Amino acid sequence: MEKEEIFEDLFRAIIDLDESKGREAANLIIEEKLDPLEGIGKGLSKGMEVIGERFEKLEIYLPELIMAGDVFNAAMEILEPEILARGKSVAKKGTIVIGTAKGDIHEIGKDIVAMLLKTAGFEVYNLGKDVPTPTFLQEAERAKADIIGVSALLTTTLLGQKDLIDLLKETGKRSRYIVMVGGGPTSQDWADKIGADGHGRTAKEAVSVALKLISKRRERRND
Ligand code: B12
Repeated sequence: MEKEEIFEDLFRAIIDLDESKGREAANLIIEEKLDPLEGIGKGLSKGMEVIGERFEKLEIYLPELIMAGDVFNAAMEILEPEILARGKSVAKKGTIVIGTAKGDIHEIGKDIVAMLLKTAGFEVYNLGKDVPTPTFLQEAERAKADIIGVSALLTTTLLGQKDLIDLLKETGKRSRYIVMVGGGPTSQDWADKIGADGHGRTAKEAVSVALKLISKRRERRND
């Protein structure tokens, strides 16, 4: 089977809400030694975009959204060990705590960011979803983190990202942590507006921004 056909099958599995097809295509990616990240980008994430558009147009409803998430997670269970194995021998780059903002239960994208950061050499503390603002700070203190990452997929939970920055300022800890934000309704403009240090549109971008911010901070400390 051609590589593009396998990615197309992953995409179809999401939009057809077909978990066994998703598992089958994910297994083929492993068997054929294809790049699992390419499979996520060209298959799974692309499928989720279409699902989101259909939901918005009221062509599908919440149960289908939930099923699409299940197909995504089933395929990821197969791809994740391979992704982590490929990134094994990387030197430690820093520590990050990451979670989804209070009131928001979307976590597929945040989990991909967490996984890619791991493969890039970060120690990652994944706080999960619906995380209260003070918990981000508590866990960052406990982990002696360099970066705090906040994901938000709902326009109503975006403010959780700003709340964290406000809390860091109030507690005199703003300069202690690098803050990164991401998720559908976020943008570089939004990050600038609330005073976040970095924004990532995709998990790949999240990793390159995190690496850049960490090395900038180290350079500054060595000045
Ligand atoms: C799957 C899904 C769900 C699943 C989530 C399952 C799960 N375990 O995560 C379920 C069914 C639970 C769900 C529920 C709801 N959903 Co929903 N959901 C989606 C959907 C279809 C896909 C999201 C997804 O997983 N995308 C795939 C991943 C890979 O992409 P991503 O999340 O964008 O993440 C990437 C980047 O954003 C970035 N990133 C993400 N986080 C971070 C963090 C940092 C720090 C950085 C740097 C980068 C970064 O990197 C990721 C990987 O590349 C979207 C549509 C869409 N287009 O986003 C709607 C969507 C987000 N949902 C929506 C809505 C309205 C809801 C509900 C309110 C529906 C309802 N009536 O109940 C509830 C909300 C419940 C709640 N309190 O949170 C709307 C939000 C509209 C808005 N702007 O406010 C969307 C946009 C659908 C739509 N078009 O209307 N949903």
